[in-house]
Amino acid sequence: MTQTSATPDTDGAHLVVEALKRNGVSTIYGLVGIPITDLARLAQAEGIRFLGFRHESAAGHAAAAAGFLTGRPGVCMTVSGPGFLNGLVALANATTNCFPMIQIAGSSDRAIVDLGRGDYEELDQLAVAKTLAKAAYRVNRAADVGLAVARAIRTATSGRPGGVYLDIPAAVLSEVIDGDVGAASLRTVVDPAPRQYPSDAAVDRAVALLSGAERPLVVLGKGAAYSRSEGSIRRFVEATGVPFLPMSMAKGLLPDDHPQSVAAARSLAMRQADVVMLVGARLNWLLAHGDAPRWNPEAQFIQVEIDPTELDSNQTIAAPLVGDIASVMEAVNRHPGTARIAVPPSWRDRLAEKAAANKAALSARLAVDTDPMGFYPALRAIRDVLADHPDVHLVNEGANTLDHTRNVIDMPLPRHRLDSGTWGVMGVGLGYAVAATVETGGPVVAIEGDSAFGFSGMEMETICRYGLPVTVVIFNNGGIYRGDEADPASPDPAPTRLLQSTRYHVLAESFGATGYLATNPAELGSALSAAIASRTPTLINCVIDPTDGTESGHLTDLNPVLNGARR
Ligand code: FYN
Ligand code: ADP
Ligand code: MG
Repeated sequence: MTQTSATPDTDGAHLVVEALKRNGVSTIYGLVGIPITDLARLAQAEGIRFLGFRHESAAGHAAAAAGFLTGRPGVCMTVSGPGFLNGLVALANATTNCFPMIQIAGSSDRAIVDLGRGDYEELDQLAVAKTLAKAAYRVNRAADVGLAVARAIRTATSGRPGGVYLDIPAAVLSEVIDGDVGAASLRTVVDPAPRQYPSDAAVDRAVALLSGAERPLVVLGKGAAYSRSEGSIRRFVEATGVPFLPMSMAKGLLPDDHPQSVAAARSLAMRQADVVMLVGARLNWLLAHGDAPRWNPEAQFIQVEIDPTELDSNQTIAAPLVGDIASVMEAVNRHPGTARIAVPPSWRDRLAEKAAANKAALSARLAVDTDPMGFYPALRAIRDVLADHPDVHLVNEGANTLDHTRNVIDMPLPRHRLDSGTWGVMGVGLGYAVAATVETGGPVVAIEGDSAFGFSGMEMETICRYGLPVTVVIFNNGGIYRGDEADPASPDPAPTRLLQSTRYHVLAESFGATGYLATNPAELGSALSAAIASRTPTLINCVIDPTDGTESGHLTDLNPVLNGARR
C-alpha cells in the first residue's frame, strides 16, 4: 500500500486510546472479550491502566465511583451484547446518581444486526442505551473517534453529570485510516464543566428568604460533595449559623461532628424548618418528596441546582439558584445580605436537644453486647477503629447494614462515603471499593450485608489480583434483612434466607486475601485494625445474630404487605 503521509497509518482502536489519553483518562475499568481485547491491550501498552473485572456491572460501578470521586468521567469498557447489557446497570445508576461516566462497548456488524440476521452477540446496543443513559452515541467511522470521545466527555461532565454510552462497532476499531488524518481528528475538551453563575436577582431572592426565616435549614446532597465546594459551603454555614442536614453521601462534606449538623435530629429538622436551602440534593423519595407530614407544609424551598428542570419537580421552588454549586455559594457568600442572616437560638436549641436525645439513645444501643453479636455492637467496634483512620473510604450497601452504618459511622472528610445512593442499588460494593483506592491511593473499608456482598463478591479476586488495600466486612446474619424466617410450607428455604454457615473468609483466602472470622466486637475490632494496617486485601466474616434485622431496614413502609404471604 502506498503511504499517503509521513505518519504511519492508524486505526480506530489506536485513535480511541489516543483520544482518551489526550483527555486525561488514565484508567479504564473493564472486562475483555470480542471485540475489545486488543483495544484493552493497546490501552495498557500506551500507559492507560486497565483494571480487569469479573463482571461488567462491577467494572461499570467502579467507573461511576471514579467519576464521583474525581469529577472526571470514569471509563468502563465492555464487550458487545450481553457484556454491554451487564454494564448498563452501572451506566443507568451513574445517570440516576448524577456521576459522570462513559461506557465504551464494542458492537457487532451493523449490516447484519440492523436486518436481524443473527450476528454474534447481536443487539441494537445504541437503541437500548438511549433509554438508560444521559446520552448515547455511535462512532461509524474511525475518523470520528476523536469527536465522539470529546462529545462523550463533554456530555458526561457538563450540566448535570451522568452516564454516556459510546458504541464502537468492531469494524470501526479495525478500520485503517491515514495517520495524519487520524491525528488531526483528535480533540481535547476545553473546560469540560464550565462555571455557571446565578443572576443577581436570584441571589437577592434567596438571601431575602433566608433573612426572614425563623427556622432555616440547609440540606447538603451528594451533588454538593461532587462539586467539591466544601470550602464555600462551610463559610456559608458557619457565617450564618444555619443548621445543616447531610444526605448519605454528603456525610463528611462538613464533618459529621460539626456542631451545626442536625443529622441526628433529621425528622424534627424536616418537620419544622420554614426555609429550606437544598444544595445539590433532590426532593426525591430520600427526602419524602418535600411532602407533609414529613415536612412543614408551609416550608419555602431554595434550591441550588445545575439542572433547571429539576426545580419544581416536587415542591414549588420559591428561590431557584441555578448554577454550579461552587459559583452559587460564592455569590451567596459575597452578597451583603448574607451577613445579616441570623438563626434564632430557640431553633438551634430545639434541634440540639433532639440530636442529643437521639445520640444518647443510639449510644445506649451501641453499648449493649449481645450473644450472638447484633448489628450495633459490631458497628461500635468498627466505629472505634475507623475513628483512628479518617483517610479510609467507606463503601456501604445492604438494608439494615446500610441504614445502621450510615447513622453510626461518622464521616470526617468529604467524598469518603460511597453507598447504594439514589437507586437503593445492590452490587456497587466491590466495584466502588476498587475505584476508591485506585483513584485516591487510600485504604478502603466496605461494609456489606451478606446478600449485598453476593452481587459483586467475585471481585474479591480482582482486589487480590491487583493487591488493593481493601477490607471487606460482611455483616453475615444469614439472610436478606434477617436470617431466621420460618421455613415456608414448601421444601425450599424462605425467599429471604441465605446460608449463614458460608465461610466467606475462606472464600477470600482462596483468592489470596487474608480472611478473619469475627463473632464478637473484640475479634472484629482487632481484625479490622490489622486489616487496615496491612494495606492488603482482607475479608472479615462478621457473624451477626440472625434475628437482628428489620424487613427492608428503614424502608419498611415501602413494602406492600400481602395477605397470606407471611407465616
Ligand atoms: C441519624 N440519626 C441519628 C444519627 N444519625 N441518631 C443518633 N446519632 C446519629 N449519628 C437518627 C435520625 O435523626 C432519625 O431519627 C433516625 O436516626 C433514622 O434516620 P435515617 O436512617 O436517616 O432514617 P429516615 O429519616 O427514615 O431516613 C430515610 C432515608 C434513609 C430514606 C433517607 O432510610 C435512607 O437513606 N435509606 C436508604 C435505604 C436504601 O437505599 N436501602 C437499600 C435497599 S433496602 P429521627 O430524627 O428521630 O427520626 C431494600 O429493601
Ligand atoms: P442526594 O441523594 O445526596 O440528595 P441527589 O443525587 O439527589 O443527592 O442530588 C444531587 C443534585 O446535585 C442533582 O440534582 C444534580 O443535578 C446536582 N448537581 C450535581 N453536580 C452539581 C454542581 N456542580 N452544581 C450544582 N448542582 C449539581
Ligand atoms: Mg443479611
